[in-house]
Amino acid sequence: MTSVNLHGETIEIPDPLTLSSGQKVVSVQDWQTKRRPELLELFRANIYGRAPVERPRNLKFEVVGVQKEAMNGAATRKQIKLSFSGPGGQGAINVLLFVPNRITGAAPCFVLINNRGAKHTDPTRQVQSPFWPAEDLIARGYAAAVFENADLDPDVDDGFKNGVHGLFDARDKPRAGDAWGTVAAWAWGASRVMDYLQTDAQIDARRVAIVGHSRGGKTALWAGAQDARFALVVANNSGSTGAALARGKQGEKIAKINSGFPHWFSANYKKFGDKESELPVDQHQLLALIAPRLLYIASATEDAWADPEAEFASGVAASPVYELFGRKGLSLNSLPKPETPLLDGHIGYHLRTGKHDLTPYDWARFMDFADRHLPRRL
Ligand code: GTR
Repeated sequence: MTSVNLHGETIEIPDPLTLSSGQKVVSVQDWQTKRRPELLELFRANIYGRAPVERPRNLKFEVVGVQKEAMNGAATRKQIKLSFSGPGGQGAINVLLFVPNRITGAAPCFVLINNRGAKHTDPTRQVQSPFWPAEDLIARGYAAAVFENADLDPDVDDGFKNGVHGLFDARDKPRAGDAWGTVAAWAWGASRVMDYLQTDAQIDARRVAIVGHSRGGKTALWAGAQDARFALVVANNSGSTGAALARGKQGEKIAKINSGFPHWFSANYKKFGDKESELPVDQHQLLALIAPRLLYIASATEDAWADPEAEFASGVAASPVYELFGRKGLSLNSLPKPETPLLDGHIGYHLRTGKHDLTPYDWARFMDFADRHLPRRL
């Protein structure tokens, strides 16, 4: 165990740098070959559940529309249909992508997991939602991609009949305690979008950020923890079972999230309601799985349900793993004041004044962080 300060108390949490056997992790090699696989397995088995497939062999990409003069000529709009099938039928993810026209060569890209519906992602740009300020991304030289989480799985407790669970899950057996939940299904979709981006010559696949807000933030973290192709992971207001530590957390706790959203996580996670201290992991270890890649955590002052202090403390507790790689994690150990972003370390952080939301202010800080740390590789 190790400890961290949270809400004025010292909280005992599992040590990211000690194997379950008790052996210490002393090298990057120990981390990569022993501890990282062990932690991934613990998160799969106890929290998010296990996806039955990775990239389906029949995954297909079809560019269904290209408009070269979108956003008054600033961007090229591409609409791509990713399709696949499993024993339960056909599925598809519709990706909307804007690429800056002024960039020569491949552009870095921010991918949003949209959990708030298509009204925020108007391809015509007649409606420009502050939740996805694609024009701002283009102006700063980033491609902007988005997909709807509902393409993977509707956000309802439907007994895992719909979405990719219905396509890929075995039907003849009872559902396992570690079968994938809805957040894992959305994260699986993020990796399929990455599969596509790697084939698009206009995108620099080595400079792709995955971004999510709230339930989408939990998803971005689980996608980024598993899939090392994401160079930057951004978790905005991700709260419980996202960036925030479970132990010592205020606001939404494990029992509450499982009763409110029984479909988000594995059945095994239900065992830990009001028993946070029995979890073999905590969320700082999820953050650590992203090391040494870039991570950005964002909180909002009026988001007590997510618990900004628990989100920040988790970043503090993940930092020793970044240090093992010779990188700085968070650049400060105590919660910064609002509108004082921490951009120096490989874990970025800001606290924004206001409500639970994803806003142009948040996006601007994510881009500041990427400008600083995501080097242009020619
Ligand atoms: C809340 C839920 C949070 C968060 C949020 C959201 O109701 O309790 O964990 O995910 O929804 O996605 O906006």
